[in-house]
Amino acid sequence: MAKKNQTLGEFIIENQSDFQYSSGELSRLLNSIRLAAKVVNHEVNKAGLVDITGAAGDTNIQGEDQQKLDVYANDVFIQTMTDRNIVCGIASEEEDDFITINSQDELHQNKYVVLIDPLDGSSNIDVNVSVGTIFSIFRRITPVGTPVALKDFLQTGDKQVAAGYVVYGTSTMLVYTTGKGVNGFTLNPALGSWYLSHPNMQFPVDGQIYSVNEGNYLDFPEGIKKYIKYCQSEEEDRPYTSRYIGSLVSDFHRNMIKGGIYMYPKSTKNPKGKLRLLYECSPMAFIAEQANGVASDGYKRIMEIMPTELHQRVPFICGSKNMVEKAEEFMLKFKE
Ligand code: P6P
Repeated sequence: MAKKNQTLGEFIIENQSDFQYSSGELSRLLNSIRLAAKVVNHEVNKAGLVDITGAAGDTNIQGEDQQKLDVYANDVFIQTMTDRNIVCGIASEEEDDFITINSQDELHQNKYVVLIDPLDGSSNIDVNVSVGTIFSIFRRITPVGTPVALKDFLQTGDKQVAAGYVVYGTSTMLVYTTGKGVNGFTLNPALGSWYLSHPNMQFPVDGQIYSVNEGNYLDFPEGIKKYIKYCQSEEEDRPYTSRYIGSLVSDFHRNMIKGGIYMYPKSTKNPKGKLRLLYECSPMAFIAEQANGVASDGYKRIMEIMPTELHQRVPFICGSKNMVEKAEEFMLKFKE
């Protein structure tokens, strides 16, 4: 049972027995993620003071300008996990292909792969708006002892062993699930320790906040347009409030605490949506469902989608159960 103010280290050890045949590998993996998050947090918090903000002069596979902190965060998370010999492979938004981690002494003996968006919302860095890290952990499906393969990463969200995010906001929080509920830990930067501040996080079943980039309204599917007008209508408990930070982790986190819905639908500009399935939508969907929320592509659960490509995009609607189900009603009624 989660105890308020427990440290993350104590919590991980106390809940290790949740895993059958637990060898401690997942605990060591979660510990490496919490260490990397502290290192990245230190740089994110002083980004304005040193020459680390601004574009790194390169673009990633998404064709997006890589911000220096993107590159830095990517390197920190990959190096931290590689040095500790705790995963057999890593996929990252910032890497074109997956990375095989084969330690010299124990060839491919590890059983987990990690997929990560090292710094989501990075376009906000230079304007001092919250950004986040998102991670997803699978058990490999190819035999231990052999090099990791693409199919170890292309698994449905239902197969995730753990998922979480770090939100570098007014305070820095690590929120994660291993399939036994969602718990939030707040970093005390003075001590470098994470404390259980939000035990058993749950999406309110209803909410009054909708998060979407309405600048794309004219380009949205008809069902989304109708749902947005529903949110704005003066009936029952509406109009709702529009809140959109432009950082998935921040919008998701606020909506999970207060109740709300986040939408990134497909559009002409993004015919499959903008968000990436494997290291954004799938981990956030796992967290949402573990917190009594819903995550959908407008028609079906995100967690059921069988991935075909490492960086594939999907439309994403996620948040309070009643709100997402209402949006899905409109999507079905006005299906194109
Ligand atoms: P837009 C950040 O790039 C991101 O992936 C999410 O964190 C965020 O919600 C969304 O894209 C913002 O995209 O097109 O509204 O600027």
